[in-house]
Amino acid sequence: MINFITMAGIEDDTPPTKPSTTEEKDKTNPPTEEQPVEETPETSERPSKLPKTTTTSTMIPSPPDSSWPDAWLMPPDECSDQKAPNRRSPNVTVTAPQLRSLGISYWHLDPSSYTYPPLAVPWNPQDSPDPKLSQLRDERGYSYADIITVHPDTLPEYEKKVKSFFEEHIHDAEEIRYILGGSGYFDVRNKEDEWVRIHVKTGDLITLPEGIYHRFTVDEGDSIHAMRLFIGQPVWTPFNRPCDEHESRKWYVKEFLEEKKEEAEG
Ligand code: KMT
Ligand code: NI
Repeated sequence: MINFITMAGIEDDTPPTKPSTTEEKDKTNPPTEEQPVEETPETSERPSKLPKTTTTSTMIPSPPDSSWPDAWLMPPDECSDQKAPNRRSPNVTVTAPQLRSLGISYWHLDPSSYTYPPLAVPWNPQDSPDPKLSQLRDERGYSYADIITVHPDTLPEYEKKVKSFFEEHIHDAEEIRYILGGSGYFDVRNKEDEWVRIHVKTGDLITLPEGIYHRFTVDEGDSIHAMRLFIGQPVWTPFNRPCDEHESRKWYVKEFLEEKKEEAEG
């Protein structure tokens, strides 16, 4: 049986204090003890480990807008089936420029040409067999990776975990996911605080900025094989909404919501 204990960090609801160890994740640790972090000063400033800029350009071009993942607005009411597409009627498409304006980046790679294990926690990103992945790793500074599979046959307490991924939260770092197989939905809040559903599939590499309210669910296929990448030592701690006073949230609002909104209003 594959041990998935180490991928459960997402549902860790411990307070936002950081463990002192900087060692890599230990497969035997429970989720609450698996979050090695860098030292972060306790100040009102944004911690120094956070991204220095919001620039998303790399030598690897982001695909044309027409090749970005399908995205749409969800209905305003809470959805009863999180795995269903939950489109509005009529459907309201969310475009690549709109996703970019929320701080989301996207690349497309071809995992089918390479072999990736179903589970590797951690997985050394220096072992990348794909030159495109290696280039993104180097350009973006991805120093940590692991590989997980969310599937009912391999993930103990599958439905419970799937529910917990769906809690609305932020992180104090960028969320970076490379989809090696299967599919799922990342939901992010837009400038109007509506849910935007992004359908990620095999080959998609998507980043959600620090501080964005978001959640994840598998779709009706009930299976996703994903690489989780991280800049620095991984910290998966979710800060559940409401956390508007969190430094990362305040940074996100200033960077992507307030200023951009003023610009749009002229
Ligand atoms: C997340 O961010 O909720 C997860 O890591 C879930 C599996 S990865 C697609
Ligand atoms: Ni998250």
